[in-house]
Amino acid sequence: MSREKKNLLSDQDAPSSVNRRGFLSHSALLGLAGAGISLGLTGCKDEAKAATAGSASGAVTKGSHAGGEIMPGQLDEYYHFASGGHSGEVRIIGVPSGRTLRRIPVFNIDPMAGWGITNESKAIIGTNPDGSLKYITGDTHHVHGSYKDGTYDGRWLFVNDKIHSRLARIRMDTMEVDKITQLPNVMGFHGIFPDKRDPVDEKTNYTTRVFCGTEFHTPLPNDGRDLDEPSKWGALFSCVDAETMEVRWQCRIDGNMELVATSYDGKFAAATQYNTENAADLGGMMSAEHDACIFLHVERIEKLVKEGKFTTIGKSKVPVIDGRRAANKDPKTALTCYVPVGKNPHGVNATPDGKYFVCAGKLSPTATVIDLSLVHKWFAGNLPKERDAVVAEPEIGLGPLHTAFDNKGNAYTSLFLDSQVVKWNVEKAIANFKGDKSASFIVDRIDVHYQPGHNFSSMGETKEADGKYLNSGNKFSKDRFLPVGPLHPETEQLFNISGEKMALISDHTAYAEPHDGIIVRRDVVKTRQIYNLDDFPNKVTPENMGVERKGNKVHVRMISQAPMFSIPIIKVKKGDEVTLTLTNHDKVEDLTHGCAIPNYNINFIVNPQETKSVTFKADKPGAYWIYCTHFCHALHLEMRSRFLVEA
Ligand SMILES: [Cu+2]
Repeated sequence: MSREKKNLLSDQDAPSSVNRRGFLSHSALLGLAGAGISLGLTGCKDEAKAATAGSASGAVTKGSHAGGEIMPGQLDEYYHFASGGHSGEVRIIGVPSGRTLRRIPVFNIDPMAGWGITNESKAIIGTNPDGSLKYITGDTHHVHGSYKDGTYDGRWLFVNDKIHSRLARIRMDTMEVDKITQLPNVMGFHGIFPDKRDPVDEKTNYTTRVFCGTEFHTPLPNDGRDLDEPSKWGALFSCVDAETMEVRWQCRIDGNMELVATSYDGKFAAATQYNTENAADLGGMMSAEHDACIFLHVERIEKLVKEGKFTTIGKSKVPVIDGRRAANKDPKTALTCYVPVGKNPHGVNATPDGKYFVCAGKLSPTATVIDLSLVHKWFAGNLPKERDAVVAEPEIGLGPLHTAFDNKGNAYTSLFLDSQVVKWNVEKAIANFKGDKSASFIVDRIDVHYQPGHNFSSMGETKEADGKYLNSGNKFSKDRFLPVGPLHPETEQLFNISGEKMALISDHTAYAEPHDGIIVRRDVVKTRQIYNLDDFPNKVTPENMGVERKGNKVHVRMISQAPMFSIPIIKVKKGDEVTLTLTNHDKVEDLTHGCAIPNYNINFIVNPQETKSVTFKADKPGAYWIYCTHFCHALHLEMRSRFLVEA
């Protein structure tokens, strides 16, 4: 912090913190008895009253290094790619500064970029026969990068849409969505994870598939049948081809899936499961003492698909394989292995050494460590029970949700009810589970503000985990920022985890609402600064520029070059269907133009050498100024053309 800034802060502005444990020590027990989440929220209200009583634990700690200060002109060390929850977007945040670098519209409409407005983006999102968008809402939860050799290759990001069961792919060179696929016959598509090696071809050491878990049971197909018979409903696990984005296959399973993880050897996709009871009400979903982490044997599933031994559901042609328990009793031929874990688990995460999956308990105060070599052993018929693959089940705190890792064998689990991150050592937890009660596995705990969901560490989902930073995505902020009305900002809190003790570096606001993210070293990301005219088959050149009429269809081909649009007057007739294609001929980095048409709901940008188009009905006679919305030049305000609609 600069000296000037420091002087502006009075004592009142000093960070404060609240010790949640006093309150939660009694409520959490009740929470475990059945209604954990709602009690956690009650805790927030009580705490708001007590929020003026500060203690030091929430104060920003100036670590010896990685203190989170990035001075003007300096660049961040990492990119944080964050899913934006029910905003439907993905965000790019600098680490450690917390600066928002970009918002990537995905399933939402964004008038800044013109996403959901241009013909090109509408075609990616999906349209009805009349050209309108099929959906205008989205709910992104998990964003993950494509892999090569067990670490990010900087090629793609994948993100889910829970509300309409879609998977989007983002090109990391332009940070724009290039494909969206809707999964058939599923609802509540939640967890995703790309594979890290090909499950079948050993030589392919990069991402070829994306695995997708489903939360909700539905009738299969969901066409009005079985409405009053939820016992007949089912959930499917889906595999999407990373290159074509087509759904390769689906596997029907028991239970509801939460998060998804993949093994570094490429052999397994896994999903934590709640409601292995297959119940349709809250009590029923929490009745069993154990739920499961389901492992899918991808190679065996794909062999059946290849041999044509599958069914299909409804109108979908996607092969469906039966992965339910009843059909998979013999481990040697089983497609799925249901490893029992603590009640209603939430996250599942792979340790960077490739040995273990760690499931977080949510309604159980434990994490469950599963040894992948033992899962292999079970599938080979050499392990008596699925549960024998569990090598540790440490008690770590209340409401465990997600686990991140450093490069020293430590795990960092978010505790929703305790409002903490707990740091624990995986090998020590395993030793303790084996009987060495002197092995003390808890290393550190730190309060977060407040109620964390996901946490993730720098490069922590890769074999290059470096143990520098941990981000906690928190659901509540209350007293952390200036009040801005009933809707509070959420918080992303950044911790320096390079030492034995975790140290809070900074709080960043987040627009609702922070979900999962990844923190990627900056050298992995290689972006383009300018497009190539030839990237766009519909590019406008001086040769094809102009207005072309075919019946009542008018095609306007226009060029933008600061400070002018190439056609000063465009005249059409009421009732014409107008397509406006705009190519930005400026080649200078950062010289983006906008194109807005008042009263016609047209608003989009064209980056240097980029082409976009819009199609609309000229149904309102009058004169309309097409103007540039994106500041481009000293004569930016003068950059406009007359769009005239004759009555
Ligand atoms: Cu301009």
